[in-house]
Amino acid sequence: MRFDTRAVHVGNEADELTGAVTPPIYTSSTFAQAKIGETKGYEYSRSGNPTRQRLERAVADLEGGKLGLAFASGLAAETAVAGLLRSGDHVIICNDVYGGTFRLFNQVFRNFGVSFDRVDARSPENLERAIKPNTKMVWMESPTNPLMLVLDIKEIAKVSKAHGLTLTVDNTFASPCLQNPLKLGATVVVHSTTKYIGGHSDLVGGAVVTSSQALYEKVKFLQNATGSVPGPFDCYLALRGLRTIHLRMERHSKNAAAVADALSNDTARVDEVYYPFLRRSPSYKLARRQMSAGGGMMAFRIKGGYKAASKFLETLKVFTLGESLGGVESLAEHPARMTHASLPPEERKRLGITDDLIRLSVGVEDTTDIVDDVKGALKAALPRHS
Ligand code: P1T
Repeated sequence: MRFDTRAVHVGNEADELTGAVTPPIYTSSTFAQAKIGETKGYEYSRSGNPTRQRLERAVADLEGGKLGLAFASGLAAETAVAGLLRSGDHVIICNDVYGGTFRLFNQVFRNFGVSFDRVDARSPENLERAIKPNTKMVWMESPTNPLMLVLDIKEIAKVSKAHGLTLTVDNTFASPCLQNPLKLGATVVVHSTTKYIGGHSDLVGGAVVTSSQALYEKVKFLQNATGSVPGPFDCYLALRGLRTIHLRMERHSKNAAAVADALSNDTARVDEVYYPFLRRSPSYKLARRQMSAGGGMMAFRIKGGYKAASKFLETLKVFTLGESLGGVESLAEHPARMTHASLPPEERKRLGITDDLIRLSVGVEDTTDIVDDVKGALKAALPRHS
């Protein structure tokens, strides 16, 4: 079956007991045992829950992986994968990543003796050079948060494999609908299901997908041992969101492409636009190879720095000023002061997360309304530029 059919059906099979066509939400924390140790496959909801397992199956299938695990948040999923590391291990983090991911390595795992280096992996030689005898993992996003850099997953996977490193790809921005890193050679995929998988900004969740049984067992052990599981209601919502992901991603991509065009055409007010499927983007060819559409995320630099950026963000009407992304509604934010504020200022500067940078999560509203909103806010922010 193709992606769209699997999105609607996998994990959503009719309930065997009643025939209900939508998945039942099993709220039970515990499950009856006929005799000591004799169960129907479930004993306690931290270690396994039927609604959660449906979601785990669906996300794994849509990512083209064999095995999936659901978590209480994207960061809980990341924590479980990072939990595979031992004191003394080294991690390579490619380019920019979500501020919370950097914070997890910098302020949590570093305290447990896990070191890391950040590398510009747009050139694979940089990656090769950064590998140390104790390097165990490469961690990347593509497109990256917030600068929308597109990294060559296949190339990075090749280098990682040659050195026996686990390649973790955070696929949150592309979603399983537009890009499947496991098929490009990644060892493990992580998601914040809070975003495009849930799709409606009404849950916080995460997921891990892999085709390696050994890695799955280790992450599953950590999921149970640390207790970072999502509740059944949130699993249900994520499953329901997944059923329309193909429809949503199509509209997100169409709307975002239209906004990217409008921004690029306003050279008097906009310095740079970062969107993977923008023809003039240096990574356009790579993005076309790796992703089936451009997706809903983009960033741009507004002339006039912080003052113009804040005026732009306050003027928007269709877009809501807020963190997060991937919901049906359009969101806009200021990475330097919001999602990436946890990065040290010199790190932000080095990466280019400066006061003129604005990130947009383009929703599925009417294309013209969205484009008009952006154009209007640009004019309000910089009235004398034309
Ligand atoms: O928020 P949570 O579900 O824990 O997911 C963390 C996370 C992981 N990976 C990526 C690429 C992310 O973007 C996020 C969360 N990001 C935001 C809240 C944001 O606005 O960028």
